[in-house]
Amino acid sequence: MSKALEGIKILDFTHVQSGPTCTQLLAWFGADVIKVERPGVGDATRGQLCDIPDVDSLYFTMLNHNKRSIELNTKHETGKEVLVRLIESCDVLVENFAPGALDRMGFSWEKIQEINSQMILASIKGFGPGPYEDCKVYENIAQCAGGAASTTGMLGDIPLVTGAQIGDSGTGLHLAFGIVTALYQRAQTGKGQKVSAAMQDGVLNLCRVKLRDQQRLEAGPLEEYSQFGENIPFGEATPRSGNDSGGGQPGRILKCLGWEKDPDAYTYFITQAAVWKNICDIIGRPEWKDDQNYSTPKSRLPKLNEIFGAIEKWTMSKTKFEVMDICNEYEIPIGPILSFKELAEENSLRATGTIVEVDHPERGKYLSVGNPVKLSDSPVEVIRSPLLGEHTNEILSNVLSYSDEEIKDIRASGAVGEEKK
Ligand code: CAO
Repeated sequence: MSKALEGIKILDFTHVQSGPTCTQLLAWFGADVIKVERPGVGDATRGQLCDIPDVDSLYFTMLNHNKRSIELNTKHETGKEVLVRLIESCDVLVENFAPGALDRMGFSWEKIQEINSQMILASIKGFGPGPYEDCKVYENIAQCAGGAASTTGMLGDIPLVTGAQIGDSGTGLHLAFGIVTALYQRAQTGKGQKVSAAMQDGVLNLCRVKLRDQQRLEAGPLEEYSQFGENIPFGEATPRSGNDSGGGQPGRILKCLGWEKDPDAYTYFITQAAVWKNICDIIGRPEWKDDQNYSTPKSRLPKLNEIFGAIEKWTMSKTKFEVMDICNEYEIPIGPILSFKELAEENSLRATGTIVEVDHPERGKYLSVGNPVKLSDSPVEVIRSPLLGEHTNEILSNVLSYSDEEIKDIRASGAVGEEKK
């Protein structure tokens, strides 16, 4: 069976997390991703957070599946000649260098267009044009600058960053969408274009509902926030909302059986209006069903602490999985807090390829997250990440059509590093 992006060649200048997330997705959909790495050095993450000495880290392997690696010094004269050939042969150049690095290398957007007018240049930067456009940015900086941190955490406590990598992986996803869209447009116009995704913009996009609340705040207090029911006045900006549900249906994280010893024995519980009567029945408070002090969503808002206290008394008598099973029967929206141990062992995630076991020649078997997006006509096989420069010869010869003699000369120039044994 063919793959959705078969025939598309990606010149992958990405490193760390944001850019590699994007090109890994494109590779899973069938694009040929050629990762360009500095000779002898490679993507810095190969050697970061290592669990096994002198072996590519999980940080690297889990973000660079299904790619080929070429070592190439793009600041070397011969290296630049090879890079020109790569630009001529590829459809998309993806990069997440610090601002201006590609220009400093001598490959401005104008130069790239001169070499290949069909080329799509896709870039991730920390910020878009403006006062911070020259800044280097990492995940947590983007979370802070994009509005996520100021709205995450408990009211009255410090801002918090989240474990979900919304700045890096989130922006990688945005960029992948932009690339596929530009490829579609190129099919009609025959022209390439620049695709830019700023991490601040990506985080802001994912925090869209918080800008909604900022504007609602001007019209009065946000009644679905717990602080409303607790008579705590609102300030000028969207506040941190703890574990409140953002959708207007009150929700909280509640303790389950075993919470004293297990840090993940909790459940998320939503008191959705449509199933209020079911909730009253299962927690043993049937009298709340028709009591006008509890029966409408508005009447419940000032009593959320009392209501969730009663629900928690019930959830604490059951495991989070028992709570899930019982509530599902009554159509009550619920979600156990799953640990990474539980996720890694979950058979259904293995069956769908969302959690995959991959074999690596130097580190052996490890677990990774596979492609979370499934296409019925474009199957995904997760292939281990490349060793540094593993495909240098193959790319010089098969993709760029250099002869054996020419490859010898390129090697001798020092532009592509040492030949691997
Ligand atoms: N051959 C020769 N030189 C190369 C090369 C190659 N194959 N690959 C990279 N280089 C050079 C670059 O040209 C750059 O040189 P200059 O400083 O002379 O321009 C240099 O290596 C360092 O690149 P960099 O500035 O991108 O890397 P850094 O470690 O200094 O910064 C980061 C890392 C992530 C902060 C920065 O790249 C950045 O802000 N990127 C955009 C935002 C982003 O993606 N952040 C998320 C990262 S994941 O948390």
